[in-house]
Amino acid sequence: MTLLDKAVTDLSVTPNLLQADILRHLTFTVGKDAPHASVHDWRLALSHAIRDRIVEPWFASTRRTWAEDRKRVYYLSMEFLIGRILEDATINLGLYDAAAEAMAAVGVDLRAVIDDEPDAALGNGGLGRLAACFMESMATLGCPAYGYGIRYEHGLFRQHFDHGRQIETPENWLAQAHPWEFARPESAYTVGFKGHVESRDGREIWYPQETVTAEAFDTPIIGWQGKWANTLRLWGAKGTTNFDLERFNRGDYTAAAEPETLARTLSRVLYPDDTTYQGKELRLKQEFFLTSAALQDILRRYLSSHSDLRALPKHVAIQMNDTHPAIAGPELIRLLVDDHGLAFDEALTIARACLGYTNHTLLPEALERWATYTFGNVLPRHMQIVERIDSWHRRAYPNRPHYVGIVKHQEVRMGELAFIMSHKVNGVSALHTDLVKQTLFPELNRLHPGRIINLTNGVTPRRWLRMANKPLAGLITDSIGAGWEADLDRLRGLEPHVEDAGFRERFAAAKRTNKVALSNWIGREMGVRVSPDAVFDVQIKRIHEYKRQLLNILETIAHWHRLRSSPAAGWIPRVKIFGGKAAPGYAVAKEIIRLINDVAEVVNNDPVTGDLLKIVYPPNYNVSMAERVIPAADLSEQISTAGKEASGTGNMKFMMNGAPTIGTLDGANVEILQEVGAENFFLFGLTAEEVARRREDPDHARKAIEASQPLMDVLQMIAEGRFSPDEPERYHQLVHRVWHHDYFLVASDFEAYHVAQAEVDKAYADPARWWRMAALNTARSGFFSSDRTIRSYMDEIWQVTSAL
Ligand code: B1H
Repeated sequence: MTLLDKAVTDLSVTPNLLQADILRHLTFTVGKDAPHASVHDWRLALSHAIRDRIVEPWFASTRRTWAEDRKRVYYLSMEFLIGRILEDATINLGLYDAAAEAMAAVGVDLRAVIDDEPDAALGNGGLGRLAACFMESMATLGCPAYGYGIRYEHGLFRQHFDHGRQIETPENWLAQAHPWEFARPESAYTVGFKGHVESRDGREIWYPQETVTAEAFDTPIIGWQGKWANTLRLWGAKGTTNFDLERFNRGDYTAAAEPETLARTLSRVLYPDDTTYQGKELRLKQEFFLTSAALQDILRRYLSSHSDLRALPKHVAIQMNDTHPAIAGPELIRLLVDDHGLAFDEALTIARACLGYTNHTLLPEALERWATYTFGNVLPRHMQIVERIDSWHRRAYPNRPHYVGIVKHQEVRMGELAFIMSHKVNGVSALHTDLVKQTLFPELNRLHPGRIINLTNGVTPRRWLRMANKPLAGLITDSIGAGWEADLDRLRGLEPHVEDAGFRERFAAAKRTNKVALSNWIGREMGVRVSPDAVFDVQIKRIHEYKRQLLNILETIAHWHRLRSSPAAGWIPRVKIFGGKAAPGYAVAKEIIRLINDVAEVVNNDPVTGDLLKIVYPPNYNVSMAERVIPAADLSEQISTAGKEASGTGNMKFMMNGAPTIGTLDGANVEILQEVGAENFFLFGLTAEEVARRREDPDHARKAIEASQPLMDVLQMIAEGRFSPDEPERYHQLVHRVWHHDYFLVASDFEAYHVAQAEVDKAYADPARWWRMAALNTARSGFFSSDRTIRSYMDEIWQVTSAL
C-alpha cells in the first residue's frame, strides 16, 4: 500500500475518533475547557481536526511529485477569492456527516460553526473566484500545482448601506486566528525596488534602493475525496532589517519602526478595483513583490533537484492570471541572466516556453499601462529588459503591418508584454477569445498565429453544487447515482428524468427548501418578508455600468407601474434580489446602488402591490452569501451589454443550480445558450456587432426612449423624485445620462428585456414547462465544471499530466 492509499483509507474515520480529535484540539490547541467553549472555539477545534486530515494527503502529494520528478504548474494571481474553507474541506474529505455527528454529540450545531468562519476575501470578483475554483480543480485532478498570491491583511472592504448609500469599512479577516495556514518564515526572499543599474564587464548589476522581505504562508488545498492536495502560497511583506535599535534607544520610536511599517504596506490591502485600473505606484510594487518572490521560489525549488536551467520549461509551467503578474517575463529573464549567468536570448527563450497569459477583459479602462517614468523608477533594471524584449521582437518579426510594441507613447503596455513573453495566450469564453483576436491584439495575432486559444471558464461543482445545494445534490445522487461531482457530464443522465412529473416535483421541492431558507435569512437580516411562492430573480455581481444593474432596476420600476395599474390581473409574484459592491471611487456605480435601495424602500412599502413585488439588496455580498442565494434562485440575470463581459462565472453557477438565464449574447452566456437550448433560456438584446453599429447613431438613446412608453414613464417617475421624495433632483444626472450618454445601451435593450421578463412570467405560470427548463439547466451544465477547463489548460498550455 502506498502512502497515498493509506492516507485515503485513513479518511474513513469514525465520528468518535473525529470527536476525540476535536476535543483534544479544543483543549491543547485552542486552550479552552468544553463547558466554556464558544462557537468560535469549536470552529477552531474542528478546523484543526480537519486540517490534520489534510496534512497526510498533502505530504503524500508533495512527496510523489518529487519522487516522480513531475512538472509543476505555478498559478500567479493577485487575487484568490477563496471564501470559507472549513465546509469545503470537510466535504471533500467525505467527513461532513461525521463532523455533524461529532459536533451534535457535544451539543453544537455544525451549521453555526461553519457560518462562524469569516470569508477569505482576497479578491474582487470573477477573476479572483476563478483562481480559487482552479485551485480546487487542480487538486481534484491531481495536477501538481502551486498558487502564488499576496496575503493581504485586509481583503475586500465590507459594505453597508446608510440611507441607501454604500459605506466601506476595512475588512479584517486575520483579526481572528486563521487555522488553515502554516507560516513558513524559513521560506523568505528579498525583493528590491528603485535604485540604479551599473554596467560592469558587460554585466548589468541592479542596486535597489529599497528592499522588503517576502515571507511564505502556506494553505493546503484538498481535492475531491482527498486524493490529492496542492499548496496556496501567499506572501506577506515585512522589513528586511529589524527595526532600528539605535534610533529606538535615542527615543525616536516612530522613526525606528518606519522601514518596517513601509514594508508591511505592500501586503496591507487588496486594491478594490474590479476591471478598472489606476496607475498607482504601490500597485506596481505589489505586483512585482508577488511575482519576484514566486519566481525566486520556483527557481530555488527547481535548482534543488536540477542543475540545467535550460530544461526549466520541461519542469515548470507558469500561468499569469491577467497582466497583473506580467512582470514575470522580465523578472524571469533578469534572474536567469543577472543571477545565473545565462545569455539574454537563451533566457528569453526559456521564459517564453514557461509562461502563459490569460486575458480576462477587453475593457480599455482595465488594460494595465505604466508610465515609463514610474516603471523605470520602480524597476530600473526591468525597464532595460523590457526595451530589449521589444527590440528583439521588432527584429525577429520585421514583417508586421505596422508598428506593434510594448513601449509606446511613453507607456509600458502590459498586455503586449504578457503576449510577447508567453507561448500561449488565452481568452475565457468563445466570444471573448474571438474579440481578443480581432480587436485587442489583431497585429500580434497575425504575427503569432495559433498563439491565442480559447479556454472557456468553469466553476467547481464541489463547492457550487455539492456543498451549497445539498437538497439538489441529494436528488441528483438519488436519480443518477454517486460520482457526478468529479465527472459533471454525467448530469446529462438527468435528462430522461425531466419527463417524469414526480422527478420534477422533487426538483421543485429542493428549490423550495432553498427558497424557504433564503426567505428566513432575508427576514432575519433585513427585516423584509418575502414569499417563497414568488419568482426569485437574482442579479449578484460587482456593480458596473456594463453589467447593467440599471437596466434591471428600470425594468423593475416599469413592472411595478404596471402592477399598480391592474393589481388584480393574476400576476406572478416576484422577488428582485440584488447583491454586489461598487469600487469605492466609482461614483456612477454608487449612484445605481442608491437608486436600487431607494426604489426598494418605496416598492416594499406599497400596500397596493404587497407581495406581488419585493426588492431586496442585502449588503456585503461575498462568496458565502452567493452560496446561500444561488441555490435559491429561480432566474439568473446576465444582462451585460454584448461584447463587454469576458465570460462571467456566476452565470454557470446559476445554471448548475437549476436557474434559467435571462440574458444577452455575451461572454459564456453564448455557450450556456448553446448547451441548454434556446427553449430553456430567455434571450434578448442586441448582439456585440449590433451594439457597435447602434452606437454609430448619436441619437440611439433618445430614439429608443421615445419608442417605449414604459421606459418614458419610468424615467419620468425617477426624474420627478418619486423614489427620492426628500430630494427630488437626486437622480437628475442619472436620468440625463440615460437620455444623452447611454454608452451601455440601456435604453436600446429596454423593450426586449421587458418582453423577455413577461415571457419568464408566462413560463413560470406553467409548472411542467418551468421545472423541465430548470432541471434541463442543471442536466446540461456539465461543460461548465472547472475540471473541464483545467484539463484543457493541462493539455493545451501546461503540458502536464495528472499524477493520479
Ligand atoms: C475580470 C478583471 C479584473 N476581468 C482588473 N478583469 C482588476 C481586472 O484589480 N484590478 O485591477 C481586477 C479584476 N476581472 C473578470 O474575470 C471578467 O470581468 C469576467 O467576465 C470573467 O468571468 C472573470 C474570470 O475570467
